[in-house]
Amino acid sequence: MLDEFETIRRQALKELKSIADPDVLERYRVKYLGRRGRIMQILSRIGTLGPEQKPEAGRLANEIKKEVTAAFERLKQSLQDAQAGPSELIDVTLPGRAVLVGRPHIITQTLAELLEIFGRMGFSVAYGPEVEDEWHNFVALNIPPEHPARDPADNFYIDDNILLRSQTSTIQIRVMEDTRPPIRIVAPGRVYRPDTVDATHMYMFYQLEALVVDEGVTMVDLKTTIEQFIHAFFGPRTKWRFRPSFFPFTEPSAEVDLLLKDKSGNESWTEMGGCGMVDPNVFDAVGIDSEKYTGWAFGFGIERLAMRKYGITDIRLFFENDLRFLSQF
Ligand code: 2NL
Repeated sequence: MLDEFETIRRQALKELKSIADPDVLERYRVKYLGRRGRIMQILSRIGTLGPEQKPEAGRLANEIKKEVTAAFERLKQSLQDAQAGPSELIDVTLPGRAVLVGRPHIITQTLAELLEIFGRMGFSVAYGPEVEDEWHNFVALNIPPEHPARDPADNFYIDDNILLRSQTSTIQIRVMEDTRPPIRIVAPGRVYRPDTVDATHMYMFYQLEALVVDEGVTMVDLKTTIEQFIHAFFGPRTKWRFRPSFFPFTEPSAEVDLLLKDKSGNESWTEMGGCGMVDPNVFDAVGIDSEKYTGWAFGFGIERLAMRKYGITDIRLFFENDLRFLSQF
């Protein structure tokens, strides 16, 4: 009888291997595992056996029942999965997982646009050190020792002669020391001043300065270049003005104001930067013949330009690294 049990086991497992259809599998279940199935028949025959054969036959019959049932369940599950198909396993209608993509900082984007605009007008880009000496930061720029701009309390001095540059004019001084006219450069970079921080002041900010030196350069070239720049950067209908001013390194000097309209239509002038014709004393300091050459220069704050263009009202936002701000640009 045990041999007969083994034959049924072998048949049941073999038959299961060839099944790929749920209906066929159901018929298989009835045939082997159903109430009148062949495994039940085995179990019911155990009762008819004598006491010496009963335990052994019972153990084998139960083992066969377990094994065949488990194999059947496995196949049933895998046929169900296959029939369900991927569309029920992966819900393609769920929202995707957003990928966080980085981008250049708004100052970097603004600087790139500025360099692009001045590149189109034939300017090269020059860079210089952020740690400077008094010669490049003050003396060569015709800023005398008693001038308030040189007050140690208004600068980041490192020792008697060395400080963090307070303007990028230091770059132009270095270019004029090293190269002969014609010169046509923009000089971007960080500058440092120990200002009390508020919505419009930081102890570090970015400047873009420009310098043109050649024979016969006049204030007309300066005004035209600024006009071209403002129209390219802020739009061709932007109104602006020159306002007479004073800087130790330019003569004559002017400040550049932009006409702004607020939401209620009120107009007001705001200062964007300064400019002027290079003072002959600056040319003398760097060894350029001030009888032969003339030049102009300007300096703009890059944050201020970006604030006007994008309607940003607090300079601190640029440096807090809050993605809710940065990701808007
Ligand atoms: C401002 C004013 C200015 C300059 C910068 C300059 C540089 C050299 C010679 C002469 Cl080497 N001038 N730069 C000239 C006028 C104004 O900046 O308010 N900037 C934010």
